[in-house]
Amino acid sequence: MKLTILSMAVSILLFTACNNGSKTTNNSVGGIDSAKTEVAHTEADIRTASTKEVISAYLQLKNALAKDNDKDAAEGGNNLVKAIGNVDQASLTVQQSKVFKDISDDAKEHAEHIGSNAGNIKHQREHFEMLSPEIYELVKAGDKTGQKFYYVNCPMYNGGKGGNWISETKDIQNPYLGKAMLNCGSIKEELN
Ligand SMILES: [Cu+2]
Repeated sequence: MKLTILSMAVSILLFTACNNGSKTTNNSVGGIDSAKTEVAHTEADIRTASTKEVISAYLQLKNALAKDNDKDAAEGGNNLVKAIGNVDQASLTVQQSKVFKDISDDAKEHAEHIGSNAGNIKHQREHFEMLSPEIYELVKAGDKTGQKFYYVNCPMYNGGKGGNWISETKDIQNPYLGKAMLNCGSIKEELN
């Protein structure tokens, strides 16, 4: 008799504990799930760009400089700032993500200076010269499009120090010298 009461008590206790436990678990799982979904949703809404958008803003800037157009270059710089800020890092490969973390702050700073220097194409080109190796690293990490790019060198820029840029065409359109010497430059490397 004593044993029966004891085992009843134990099973009631177990049942209660189990019941409570499962209730608690259900609640917290539900809570975590909905919180996770909310966060993921918000990020997806705000950050939708890939490195492809970053590269295309860079190319817009590069083509404007080749046309000696400081205003369009500034617009390209501003678009580049936006594209860098909008990159959805969760969509990047491990390699892209590593490179993006390395270059994004510097690249953004150069793009900001280019954006705020319409009227001073010389200064825009100085920042473009520092920006190009950063974007080069990003292109090297792969952009999933399979598009071919070219890394081009102009040996004459900046009193013979030279400068590099990334081009989407084999055709040389020099962003450092513009009209003055549009076709000066040679392809150093094919990318992707
Ligand atoms: Cu500056």
